[in-house]
Amino acid sequence: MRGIVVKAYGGYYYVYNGHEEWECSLRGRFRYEKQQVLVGDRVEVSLESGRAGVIVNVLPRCSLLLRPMIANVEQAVIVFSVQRPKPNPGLLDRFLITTILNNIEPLVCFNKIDLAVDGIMEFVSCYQSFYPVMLTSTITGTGLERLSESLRGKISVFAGPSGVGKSTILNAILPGIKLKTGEISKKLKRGKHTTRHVELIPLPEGGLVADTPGFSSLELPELRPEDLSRCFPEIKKYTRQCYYTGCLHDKEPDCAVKEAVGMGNIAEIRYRQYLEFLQELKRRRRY
Ligand SMILES: Nc1nc2c(ncn2[C@@H]2O[C@H](COP(=O)(O)OP(=O)(O)OP(=O)(O)O)[C@@H](O)[C@H]2O)c(=O)[nH]1
Ligand SMILES: [Mg+2]
Ligand SMILES: [Zn+2]
Repeated sequence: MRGIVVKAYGGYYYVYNGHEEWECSLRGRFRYEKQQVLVGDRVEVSLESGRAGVIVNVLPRCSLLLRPMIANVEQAVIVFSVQRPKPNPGLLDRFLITTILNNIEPLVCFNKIDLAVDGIMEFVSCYQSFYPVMLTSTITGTGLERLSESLRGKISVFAGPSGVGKSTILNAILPGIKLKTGEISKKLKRGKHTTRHVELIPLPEGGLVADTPGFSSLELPELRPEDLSRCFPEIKKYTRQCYYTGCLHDKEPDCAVKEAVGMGNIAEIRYRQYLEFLQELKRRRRY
Protein backbone atom coordinates (compact mmCIF):
# COMPACT_ATOMS: atom_id res chain seq x y z
CA MET A 1 0.00 0.00 0.00
CA ARG A 2 1.09 3.57 -0.66
CA GLY A 3 0.13 6.55 1.42
CA ILE A 4 1.22 9.79 3.04
CA VAL A 5 2.55 10.15 6.56
CA VAL A 6 0.04 12.47 8.25
CA LYS A 7 1.47 12.47 11.75
CA ALA A 8 4.26 10.97 13.75
CA TYR A 9 4.59 10.39 17.46
CA GLY A 10 5.69 7.88 20.02
CA GLY A 11 7.84 6.13 17.42
CA TYR A 12 4.82 5.47 15.17
CA TYR A 13 3.96 6.95 11.80
CA TYR A 14 0.34 7.34 10.80
CA VAL A 15 -0.09 6.72 7.08
CA TYR A 16 -3.21 7.87 5.20
CA ASN A 17 -4.12 6.19 1.94
CA GLY A 18 -7.02 8.44 0.97
CA HIS A 19 -9.58 6.49 2.98
CA GLU A 20 -8.12 5.26 6.22
CA GLU A 21 -5.15 5.66 8.51
CA TRP A 22 -2.61 2.95 9.34
CA GLU A 23 -0.34 2.87 12.35
CA CYS A 24 3.12 2.04 11.06
CA SER A 25 6.55 1.39 12.42
CA LEU A 26 9.81 1.76 10.51
CA ARG A 27 11.71 -1.07 8.93
CA GLY A 28 15.08 -1.37 10.65
CA ARG A 29 17.17 -0.21 7.75
CA PHE A 30 15.78 3.33 7.98
CA ARG A 31 17.20 3.50 11.44
CA TYR A 32 20.68 2.37 10.35
CA GLU A 33 20.73 4.66 7.37
CA LYS A 34 19.48 7.51 9.51
CA GLN A 35 16.99 8.46 6.83
CA GLN A 36 14.36 10.55 8.49
CA VAL A 37 10.74 9.89 7.75
CA LEU A 38 8.74 13.11 7.90
CA VAL A 39 5.14 14.14 7.98
CA GLY A 40 4.19 14.58 4.32
CA ASP A 41 6.43 11.79 3.05
CA ARG A 42 4.93 9.45 0.48
CA VAL A 43 5.70 5.94 1.67
CA GLU A 44 5.21 2.29 0.77
CA VAL A 45 3.84 0.18 3.55
CA SER A 46 3.81 -3.53 4.03
CA LEU A 47 0.55 -4.29 5.76
CA GLU A 48 0.10 -6.35 8.86
CA SER A 49 -3.16 -7.23 10.52
CA GLY A 50 -5.42 -4.80 12.33
CA ARG A 51 -4.56 -1.62 10.43
CA ALA A 52 -0.91 -1.82 11.36
CA GLY A 53 2.00 -1.84 8.97
CA VAL A 54 5.69 -1.32 8.40
CA ILE A 55 7.11 1.50 6.27
CA VAL A 56 9.42 -0.19 3.77
CA ASN A 57 10.19 2.66 1.40
CA VAL A 58 10.11 6.48 1.27
CA LEU A 59 9.53 7.99 -2.17
CA PRO A 60 11.57 11.00 -3.36
CA ARG A 61 10.43 14.36 -2.01
CA CYS A 62 9.18 17.27 -4.14
CA SER A 63 9.75 19.89 -1.45
CA LEU A 64 10.95 20.16 2.10
CA LEU A 65 9.77 22.78 4.53
CA LEU A 66 12.17 23.15 7.45
CA ARG A 67 10.14 24.93 10.03
CA PRO A 68 8.18 22.90 10.81
CA MET A 69 9.67 19.89 9.00
CA ILE A 70 7.08 18.75 6.45
CA ALA A 71 7.79 17.05 3.14
CA ASN A 72 5.97 17.52 -0.17
CA VAL A 73 4.09 20.67 0.72
CA GLU A 74 2.65 22.22 -2.45
CA GLN A 75 1.09 25.37 -1.07
CA ALA A 76 1.82 27.58 1.92
CA VAL A 77 -1.07 29.69 3.14
CA ILE A 78 0.81 32.55 4.79
CA VAL A 79 -1.57 34.06 7.31
CA PHE A 80 -1.17 37.53 8.80
CA SER A 81 -3.83 39.50 10.62
CA VAL A 82 -4.49 43.10 9.67
CA GLN A 83 -4.77 43.97 13.36
CA ARG A 84 -4.06 42.25 16.69
CA PRO A 85 -1.30 41.51 15.94
CA LYS A 86 -0.45 44.11 13.27
CA PRO A 87 1.31 42.69 10.23
CA ASN A 88 5.10 42.72 10.22
CA PRO A 89 6.04 43.30 6.55
CA GLY A 90 9.61 42.06 6.97
CA LEU A 91 8.39 38.78 8.40
CA LEU A 92 5.80 38.37 5.65
CA ASP A 93 8.53 38.87 3.05
CA ARG A 94 10.73 36.30 4.80
CA PHE A 95 7.91 33.77 4.63
CA LEU A 96 7.43 34.54 0.93
CA ILE A 97 11.11 34.13 0.10
CA THR A 98 11.37 30.86 2.03
CA THR A 99 8.29 29.52 0.28
CA ILE A 100 9.43 30.49 -3.21
CA LEU A 101 12.92 29.03 -2.72
CA ASN A 102 11.43 25.77 -1.49
CA ASN A 103 9.31 25.36 -4.62
CA ILE A 104 6.13 25.89 -2.66
CA GLU A 105 3.31 28.08 -3.99
CA PRO A 106 2.51 30.96 -1.64
CA LEU A 107 -1.01 32.16 -0.91
CA VAL A 108 -1.16 35.24 1.28
CA CYS A 109 -4.14 35.41 3.61
CA PHE A 110 -4.90 38.63 5.48
CA ASN A 111 -7.20 37.61 8.32
CA LYS A 112 -9.29 39.59 10.83
CA ILE A 113 -10.43 42.04 8.17
CA ASP A 114 -13.39 42.71 10.46
CA LEU A 115 -10.80 44.76 12.39
CA ALA A 116 -9.43 46.52 9.30
CA VAL A 117 -8.03 49.98 9.87
CA ASP A 118 -7.27 52.86 7.52
CA GLY A 119 -4.33 52.34 5.27
CA ILE A 120 -4.39 48.58 5.44
CA MET A 121 -5.65 48.15 1.88
CA GLU A 122 -2.69 50.12 0.61
CA PHE A 123 -0.44 47.61 2.31
CA VAL A 124 -2.46 44.66 1.03
CA SER A 125 -2.29 45.96 -2.52
CA CYS A 126 1.54 45.82 -2.48
CA TYR A 127 1.11 42.07 -2.55
CA GLN A 128 -2.09 41.68 -4.55
CA SER A 129 -0.57 42.24 -7.97
CA PHE A 130 2.19 39.70 -7.52
CA TYR A 131 0.88 36.95 -5.26
CA PRO A 132 -2.50 35.30 -4.76
CA VAL A 133 -4.04 37.21 -1.86
CA MET A 134 -7.17 36.48 0.14
CA LEU A 135 -8.93 38.57 2.76
CA THR A 136 -10.71 36.64 5.47
CA SER A 137 -12.57 36.99 8.73
CA THR A 138 -13.70 34.14 10.92
CA ILE A 139 -16.14 36.54 12.60
CA THR A 140 -18.06 37.55 9.47
CA GLY A 141 -17.13 34.50 7.37
CA THR A 142 -15.70 36.65 4.60
CA GLY A 143 -13.43 34.79 2.20
CA LEU A 144 -13.59 31.44 3.96
CA GLU A 145 -15.31 29.61 1.14
CA ARG A 146 -12.82 30.81 -1.44
CA LEU A 147 -9.95 29.91 0.82
CA SER A 148 -11.39 26.47 1.40
CA GLU A 149 -11.70 25.93 -2.37
CA SER A 150 -8.08 26.81 -2.91
CA LEU A 151 -7.02 23.99 -0.58
CA ARG A 152 -8.80 21.33 -2.57
CA GLY A 153 -6.62 18.48 -3.84
CA LYS A 154 -3.33 19.94 -2.58
CA ILE A 155 -1.01 19.51 0.36
CA SER A 156 -1.07 22.87 2.13
CA VAL A 157 0.32 24.29 5.34
CA PHE A 158 -0.94 27.26 7.28
CA ALA A 159 1.99 29.36 8.43
CA GLY A 160 2.36 32.77 10.05
CA PRO A 161 2.92 34.46 13.38
CA SER A 162 1.19 33.38 16.56
CA GLY A 163 -2.29 34.72 17.21
CA VAL A 164 -3.22 35.66 13.65
CA GLY A 165 -6.01 33.06 13.52
CA LYS A 166 -4.58 30.08 11.63
CA SER A 167 -6.24 27.47 13.83
CA THR A 168 -9.48 29.44 14.03
CA ILE A 169 -9.71 29.57 10.22
CA LEU A 170 -9.08 25.84 9.95
CA ASN A 171 -11.72 25.11 12.57
CA ALA A 172 -14.15 27.20 10.54
CA ILE A 173 -13.49 25.45 7.24
CA LEU A 174 -12.92 21.87 8.38
CA PRO A 175 -16.07 20.13 9.54
CA GLY A 176 -15.67 18.22 12.78
CA ILE A 177 -12.17 19.47 13.58
CA LYS A 178 -11.46 21.23 16.82
CA LEU A 179 -7.93 22.63 16.89
CA LYS A 180 -6.90 24.50 19.98
CA THR A 181 -7.03 28.27 19.62
CA GLY A 182 -5.84 30.95 21.95
CA GLU A 183 -6.90 34.29 23.23
CA ILE A 184 -4.65 37.14 22.25
CA SER A 185 -2.76 38.31 25.29
CA LYS A 186 -4.19 41.72 26.19
CA LYS A 187 -0.91 43.12 27.32
CA LEU A 188 1.31 41.99 24.47
CA LYS A 189 -1.36 41.98 21.74
CA ARG A 190 0.34 38.80 20.59
CA GLY A 191 -0.67 35.19 20.40
CA LYS A 192 0.52 32.65 22.89
CA HIS A 193 1.70 29.81 20.66
CA THR A 194 -1.30 27.59 21.06
CA THR A 195 -0.54 25.12 18.28
CA ARG A 196 2.40 22.82 18.95
CA HIS A 197 2.58 19.57 16.98
CA VAL A 198 2.34 18.99 13.24
CA GLU A 199 -0.35 16.92 11.59
CA LEU A 200 -1.77 16.74 8.07
CA ILE A 201 -5.56 16.74 8.17
CA PRO A 202 -7.51 15.17 5.27
CA LEU A 203 -9.97 17.55 3.60
CA PRO A 204 -13.47 16.35 2.77
CA GLU A 205 -13.04 17.08 -0.93
CA GLY A 206 -9.49 15.81 -1.24
CA GLY A 207 -6.18 17.27 -0.21
CA LEU A 208 -4.43 17.61 3.12
CA VAL A 209 -3.74 20.60 5.31
CA ALA A 210 -1.49 21.22 8.30
CA ASP A 211 -1.84 23.83 10.97
CA THR A 212 1.55 24.95 12.30
CA PRO A 213 2.70 26.78 15.41
CA GLY A 214 3.23 30.46 14.81
CA PHE A 215 6.63 32.07 15.09
CA SER A 216 7.80 35.63 15.17
CA SER A 217 11.19 35.47 13.49
CA LEU A 218 12.53 33.59 10.50
CA GLU A 219 16.09 33.35 9.17
CA LEU A 220 16.51 34.05 5.50
CA PRO A 221 17.40 30.84 3.66
CA GLU A 222 20.85 30.21 2.13
CA LEU A 223 20.88 32.65 -0.75
CA ARG A 224 23.49 34.64 -2.67
CA PRO A 225 22.89 38.42 -2.61
CA GLU A 226 22.68 38.42 -6.42
CA ASP A 227 19.81 35.92 -6.30
CA LEU A 228 17.65 37.91 -3.91
CA SER A 229 15.84 39.89 -6.62
CA ARG A 230 14.46 36.63 -8.05
CA CYS A 231 12.42 36.30 -4.86
CA PHE A 232 10.67 39.66 -5.39
CA PRO A 233 8.50 39.20 -8.50
CA GLU A 234 7.94 42.93 -9.00
CA ILE A 235 11.70 43.60 -8.86
CA LYS A 236 12.63 40.62 -11.01
CA LYS A 237 10.49 42.11 -13.78
CA TYR A 238 12.92 45.00 -14.23
CA THR A 239 16.34 43.48 -13.57
CA ARG A 240 17.15 42.71 -17.19
CA GLN A 241 16.91 46.38 -18.07
CA CYS A 242 19.61 47.41 -15.59
CA TYR A 243 22.82 48.70 -17.18
CA TYR A 244 25.12 46.39 -15.23
CA THR A 245 24.68 42.65 -15.39
CA GLY A 246 24.79 41.53 -11.80
CA CYS A 247 23.31 44.86 -10.66
CA LEU A 248 22.20 44.57 -7.03
CA HIS A 249 19.85 47.57 -7.44
CA ASP A 250 21.48 49.38 -4.55
CA LYS A 251 24.16 51.98 -5.36
CA GLU A 252 24.62 51.13 -9.05
CA PRO A 253 23.90 53.82 -11.67
CA ASP A 254 21.37 53.28 -14.47
CA CYS A 255 19.37 50.84 -12.43
CA ALA A 256 15.94 50.04 -13.89
CA VAL A 257 14.71 48.83 -10.52
CA LYS A 258 15.44 52.12 -8.76
CA GLU A 259 13.83 53.91 -11.66
CA ALA A 260 10.69 51.79 -11.29
CA VAL A 261 10.60 52.59 -7.56
CA GLY A 262 10.83 56.30 -8.41
CA MET A 263 7.94 56.00 -10.85
CA GLY A 264 5.82 54.18 -8.27
CA ASN A 265 5.82 50.90 -10.19
CA ILE A 266 7.53 49.06 -7.34
CA ALA A 267 6.20 49.76 -3.84
CA GLU A 268 8.72 51.67 -1.67
CA ILE A 269 8.12 49.42 1.30
CA ARG A 270 8.96 46.29 -0.68
CA TYR A 271 12.08 47.87 -2.16
CA ARG A 272 13.27 48.97 1.28
CA GLN A 273 12.71 45.45 2.50
CA TYR A 274 14.76 44.17 -0.43
CA LEU A 275 17.67 46.46 0.54
CA GLU A 276 17.47 45.37 4.15
CA PHE A 277 17.65 41.69 3.18
CA LEU A 278 20.48 42.46 0.76
CA GLN A 279 22.57 43.93 3.58
CA GLU A 280 21.75 40.95 5.75
CA LEU A 281 22.91 38.48 3.07
CA LYS A 282 26.09 40.46 2.41
CA ARG A 283 26.93 40.56 6.12
CA ARG A 284 26.38 36.84 6.34
CA ARG A 285 28.81 36.30 3.50
CA ARG A 286 31.63 38.11 5.30
CA TYR A 287 31.75 35.59 8.13
N1 LIG B 1 -11.52 39.71 15.27
C1 LIG B 1 -11.10 38.53 14.82
N2 LIG B 1 -10.49 37.66 15.66
C2 LIG B 1 -10.08 36.46 15.17
C3 LIG B 1 -10.28 36.11 13.81
N3 LIG B 1 -9.74 34.89 13.62
C4 LIG B 1 -9.22 34.49 14.80
N4 LIG B 1 -9.42 35.43 15.76
C5 LIG B 1 -8.98 35.36 17.17
O1 LIG B 1 -7.57 35.40 17.24
C6 LIG B 1 -7.10 34.66 18.38
C7 LIG B 1 -5.96 33.74 17.98
O2 LIG B 1 -6.44 32.76 17.12
P1 LIG B 1 -5.67 31.37 16.86
O3 LIG B 1 -6.47 30.67 15.80
O4 LIG B 1 -5.41 30.64 18.11
O5 LIG B 1 -4.28 31.89 16.26
P2 LIG B 1 -3.09 31.02 15.64
O6 LIG B 1 -2.62 31.74 14.44
O7 LIG B 1 -3.54 29.62 15.44
O8 LIG B 1 -1.97 31.10 16.78
P3 LIG B 1 -0.81 30.03 17.14
O9 LIG B 1 -1.42 28.67 17.19
O10 LIG B 1 -0.30 30.49 18.47
O11 LIG B 1 0.24 30.15 16.08
C8 LIG B 1 -8.32 33.94 18.94
O12 LIG B 1 -8.76 34.66 20.07
C9 LIG B 1 -9.34 34.03 17.83
O13 LIG B 1 -10.67 34.04 18.29
C10 LIG B 1 -10.94 37.06 12.93
O14 LIG B 1 -11.16 36.83 11.73
N5 LIG B 1 -11.33 38.24 13.51
MG1 LIG C 1 -2.84 27.85 16.21
ZN1 LIG D 1 19.49 47.41 -10.95
